[in-house]
Amino acid sequence: MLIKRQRGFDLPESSATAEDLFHQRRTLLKAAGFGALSAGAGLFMGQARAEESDPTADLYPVKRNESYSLQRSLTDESLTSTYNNFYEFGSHKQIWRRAQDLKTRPWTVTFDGLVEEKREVDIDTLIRAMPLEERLYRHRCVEAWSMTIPWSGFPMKALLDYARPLGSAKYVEMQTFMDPSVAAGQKQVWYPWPYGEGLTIEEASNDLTFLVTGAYGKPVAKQYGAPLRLAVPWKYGFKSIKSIVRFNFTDERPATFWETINKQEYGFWANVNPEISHPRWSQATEKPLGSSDRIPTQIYNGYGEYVADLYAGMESEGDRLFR
Ligand SMILES: Nc1nc2c(c(=O)[nH]1)N[C@H]1C(S)=C(S)[C@@H](COP(=O)(O)O)O[C@H]1N2
Ligand SMILES: [Mo]
Repeated sequence: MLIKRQRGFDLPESSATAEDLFHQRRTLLKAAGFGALSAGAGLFMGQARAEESDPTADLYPVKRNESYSLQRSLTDESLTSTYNNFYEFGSHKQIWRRAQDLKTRPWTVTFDGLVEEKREVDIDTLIRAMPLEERLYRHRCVEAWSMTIPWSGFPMKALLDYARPLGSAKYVEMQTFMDPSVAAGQKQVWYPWPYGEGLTIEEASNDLTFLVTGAYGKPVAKQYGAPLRLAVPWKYGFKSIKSIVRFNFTDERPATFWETINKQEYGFWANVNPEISHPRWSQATEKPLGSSDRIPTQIYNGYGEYVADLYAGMESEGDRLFR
């Protein structure tokens, strides 16, 4: 029997009940030992258990920062957790099951390069030292699909304060784990593993730049890039690197995974712009996950008020700022 489920995340974010419903659901899940509510979510049970046994599970849900509004409804977890881009586990979107093989503990994060002092920190120590909050963010993939998602995590600014880069650092390079024995995609030697991305220090310090440790009010599931993933919502999705193990501060612009593969198509800046087409398709519209209709794409994915200033005076970069 098909029952239309009216859950918190089916509702527009403007609805005051969304968060309440979602807290209620958590409480019920706990009370029921997961069983009773699993009918519609059977697929996610293994995943739910993994999240409950996460050593930081007690921290969630975290308080929502209401400054970031979506002007759209949230995408249901059942969609965002089963349609993922994570090349380490395969070059298609159905990698969520395989991604469960990723061992996210123990997990060490390294800060090196142009820093006062090289540091290695255990992920749980790091997460507990950071100011956690929830933000509702839009996400626009360069392939012209999009989603809206309740991330939990902390501003990257707080991470920079923790890492203490030197004044000479101009960029922060980030790297994903490397373990072909669990991530079979990394056996494909024609890709420049490990996945790497980079931001300028100004971009990394922007209020919008967020490091994700949770989603939908619990520790972030593996397919989204547990235990630490970037969210830079004004840029195409490939900038939002998953499962980060290293932050390397440098004065040279880092080579990134996708730019190394094809710099005409996936550049360093990758700011969303509906007017600048990808060489093989238009970026004018996007298809939200779960919707059959396309909607217009906005410049900087609608976040221009936060980030447009970052690119003032960079006109000479031309189209490269936007792909
Ligand atoms: N390490 C790593 N990070 C990655 C990717 C990847 O393949 N590997 N794909 C990127 C792309 S193209 C997108 S659209 C988003 C997808 O995030 P999601 O699966 O949580 O929706 O992750 C980005 N981060
Ligand atoms: Mo993407």
